[in-house]
Amino acid sequence: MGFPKGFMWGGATAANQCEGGIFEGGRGLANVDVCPAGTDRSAVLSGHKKMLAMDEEHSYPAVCAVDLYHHFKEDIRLFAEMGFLVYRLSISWTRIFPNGDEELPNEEGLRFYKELLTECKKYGIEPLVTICHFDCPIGLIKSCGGWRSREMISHYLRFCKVLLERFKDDVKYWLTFNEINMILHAPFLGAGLVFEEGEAEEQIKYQAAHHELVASALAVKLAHEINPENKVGCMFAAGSAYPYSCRPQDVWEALKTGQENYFFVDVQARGYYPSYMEKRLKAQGIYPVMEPEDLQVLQQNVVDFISFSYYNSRCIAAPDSMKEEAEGNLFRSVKNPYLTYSEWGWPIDPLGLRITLNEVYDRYQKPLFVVENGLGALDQPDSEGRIEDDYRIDYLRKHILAMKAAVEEDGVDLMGYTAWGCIDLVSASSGEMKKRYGMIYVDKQDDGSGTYARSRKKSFGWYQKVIATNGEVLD
Ligand code: BGP
Repeated sequence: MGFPKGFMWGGATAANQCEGGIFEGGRGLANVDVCPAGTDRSAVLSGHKKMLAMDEEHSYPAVCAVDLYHHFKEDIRLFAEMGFLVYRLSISWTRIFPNGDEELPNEEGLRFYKELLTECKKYGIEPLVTICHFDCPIGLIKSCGGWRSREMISHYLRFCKVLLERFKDDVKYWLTFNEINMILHAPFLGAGLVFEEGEAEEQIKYQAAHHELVASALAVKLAHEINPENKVGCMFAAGSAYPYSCRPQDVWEALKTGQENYFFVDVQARGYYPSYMEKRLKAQGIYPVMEPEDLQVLQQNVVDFISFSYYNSRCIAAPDSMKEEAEGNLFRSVKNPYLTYSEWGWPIDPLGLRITLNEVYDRYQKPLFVVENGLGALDQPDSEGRIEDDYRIDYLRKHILAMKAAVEEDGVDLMGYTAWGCIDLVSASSGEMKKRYGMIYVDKQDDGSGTYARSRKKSFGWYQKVIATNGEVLD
């Protein structure tokens, strides 16, 4: 019993949060590069402060990030030492298509990923590739407004085609978009959307979401055509929405919040717009404009598996009983009095992972993959430079136990687990370096200082044991 044989243990990163080297190898500029650190970050992420280039006043953590661009051999060697069976990485769109609309790809960018994938192969690490982890080329934001335009579908598919063909022998597991539902909460980050004063934001967001959903379905089609062995997943930011109380109004609000999230997966995994969303969008007059073939495309190209990030559950109250707000993965929710909170105010709820796994599996009956989970925390090296991150071990252990229970006792079909930010990287929401998730420490600080040296935290050895025993030894 326990985790099935072949369960895929590993770690996850995103190009824009770890690579750096954004002006190298012929790479172009993307939305993810121009999200500054500091107080303006959230307005930029939400599309309310237009920033399509870098300025002198701000600092941009993606420029160097943790320099995986130059350290990938060392990093993959460390992943292998930990025993990774899978490494989830993303491909920077603008390394391949610097402006987004070129006919031909940038060979230097392809070479970089080929080398990286070869390195994975050398150690028998299976790559799980996120085609788009929040990237949107600035060139396309300028020319067509990002995903608000249908034109994005063809640019995205050209990008997919190149990856699927060139890496046909290297990659079998693909994710079309990272946290596709993030478009509703951080639309510049999720879809390159910038809003002008007075624009109908909800309408634009759902129109852009529709374009991404069609693009995702067409990518599934392409992936299956190019290699019938390919397994393609969707990816959403999960975390069940709990009602704040048993007051029916709270329960209703929680249900609606859950639907808003599941809408994306409903389309990607079931193949059609769920009735609750169709009705809601039509009633608000914001049902997306569609081409006649869209519904068929969605229906015929559902994903093979469902992946998600899980950091926390959410607690939802009716607007007339609004309670104290809590933080958490760019979603708003109220404070759950039964939970403890991370240093960044994110709730810690391991049982919530079991609840989410059950909820998602009940709903879709497709294999699941937890592709992000972890604790963002401050790590203080001791006098000998060691990091005793027992708090991280404790977080991961409890979540792995919850996963184990979901598999063993509830019968959830789970393919694998990739811990988020297995190597320290830049935080997506805050742009900070000091919010660390890794089992590998990177000497890089928020003021830009640091040697980029890598070192093993206590959690490194712990996770190594977890993987070696297929999740049996967790102490
Ligand atoms: C998810 C993203 C990741 C990652 C993670 C942790 O939303 O897919 O890119 O960053 O959250 O969040 P943060 O970095 O904000 O702590």
